Amino acid sequence: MKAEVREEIYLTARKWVEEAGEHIRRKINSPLVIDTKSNRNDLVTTMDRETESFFVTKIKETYPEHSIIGEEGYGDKLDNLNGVVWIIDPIDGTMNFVHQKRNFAISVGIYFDGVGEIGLIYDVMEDNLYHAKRNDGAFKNNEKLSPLNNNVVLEDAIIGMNHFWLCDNHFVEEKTMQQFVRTIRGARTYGSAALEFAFLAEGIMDGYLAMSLSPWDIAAGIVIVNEVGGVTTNIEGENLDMLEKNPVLTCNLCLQEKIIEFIKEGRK
Ligand code: 2AM
Ligand code: CA
Ligand code: CA
Ligand code: CA
Repeated sequence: MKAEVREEIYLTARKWVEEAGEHIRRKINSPLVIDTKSNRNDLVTTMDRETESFFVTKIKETYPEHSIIGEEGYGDKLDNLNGVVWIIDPIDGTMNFVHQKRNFAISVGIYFDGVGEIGLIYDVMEDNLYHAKRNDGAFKNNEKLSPLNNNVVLEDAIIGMNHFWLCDNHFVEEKTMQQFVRTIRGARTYGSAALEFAFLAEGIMDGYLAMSLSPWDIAAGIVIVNEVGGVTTNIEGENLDMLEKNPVLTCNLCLQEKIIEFIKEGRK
């Protein structure tokens, strides 16, 4: 993708993300219609749907040749990542949006022939925009994010992970994960995958481990984390399939092998 073309798409995407965020902030105390999806804790609201629909309408008008993958189904059904593909989570952290009215983000990743070129994660209520373009560094608002400290040991690490890792699960023996939590310095659960990626990029966490994330949860985060020297793979260290759900490990490069080794012990 040509640099000028990418810059134009980036500026436009950024404008739309900020506009959508402002709309959500304005409506944050308005009554919500809340539905459930796969289970009673898997929430979706009219705001999730309206926000995705806003992006899809804008993209289709402005860039009819681009494709869209979105959580709420307004995008296209894709079986490949050819050309320019917008991968959108209109509200990442819907449970936080509903219950806390904060700690949620708009996440937009823009890929070209399968390569992540642009990542935007907007922490709406904090008005913090994390953004990156491939090979151009990552930023929090106007501040350039530093490369991750490559000297962290597991014993000093703060790792984001859902509590379900400590319950009976399909992936890893819970004893192993309990041992993992005891080994690291601290575990955190923010409830928004996109924000966990952003916090890793910011250097306030050292990794994030998730059992099952969809492309829209991670597309922007991958681009941003890459720019500060972090890595994102599945929990075996393999490349992710950006058209499917994956177990995901994103972390400081210096911890990747250690975390994968640790988990391997308890793999089911
Ligand atoms: P969402 O809010 O966009 O649904 C919560 O731990 C994180 O996992 C959020 O980023 C949430 O995204 C994501 N997630 C993925 N699949 C989920 C599901 N089935 N139910 C709830 N959260 C899910
Ligand atoms: Ca959801
Ligand atoms: Ca999500
Ligand atoms: Ca969502």
